[in-house]
Amino acid sequence: MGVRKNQKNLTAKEWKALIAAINAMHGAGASAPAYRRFVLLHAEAMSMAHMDWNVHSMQMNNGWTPGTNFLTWHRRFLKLFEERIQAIDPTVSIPYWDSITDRSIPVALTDPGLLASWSVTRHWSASKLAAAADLAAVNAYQGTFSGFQTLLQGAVHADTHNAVGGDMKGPSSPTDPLFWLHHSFIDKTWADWQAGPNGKNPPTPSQVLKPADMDVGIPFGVKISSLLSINTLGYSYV
Ligand SMILES: [Cu+2]
Repeated sequence: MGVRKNQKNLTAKEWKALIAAINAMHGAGASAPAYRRFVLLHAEAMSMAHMDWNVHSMQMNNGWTPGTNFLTWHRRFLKLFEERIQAIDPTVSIPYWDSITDRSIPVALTDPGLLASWSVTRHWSASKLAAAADLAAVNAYQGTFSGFQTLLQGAVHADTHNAVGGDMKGPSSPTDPLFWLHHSFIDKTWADWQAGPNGKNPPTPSQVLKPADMDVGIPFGVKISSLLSINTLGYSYV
């Protein structure tokens, strides 16, 4: 059972293991799926060519089209990334960064040498982070799954991408490892809502996510119904 911890509670040893696992996925010799493949898959999910994956809200000629699979797609994406780093080191999990409460970038992920080696750019602006009231509104939401998803995808999700800036602002946001920590928190927020009195399931449980495969022999597309329980998926948040 993988335990995803709050990043502020990670020991120096745990940070070291996480960073070593990420490093092992970088470079020309890294085995598939390499780190760059995850970045590319996310960029594909934000491209006009793959609007039918319904992953993110996209601005079309006639307004915004909601990403109806935003939460399920990213849960699948993080799980595959976590399995990949656990293949390198079974002790690691994706920590979560509650950027609404802890309003600075986790120090372990600010080393300039490390960021340069990962080709990460940032334009940090803490004042762009969402407010505690935004998160409280998400947690207390009593409406439909779709309404919840749209609300969570707004300020609480988008503002952290914008506050970190640089790579985090664009389609290649997983270039910055903060992506995983931020989306781990988004996934946790969803899981908490699911477990609470207002939780509701997505309206299309039998729909299969796209793409079918991440790479040759590495499946991605599973039924939405298989992604609704983090307990079944084998992880928890503490
Ligand atoms: Cu995304």
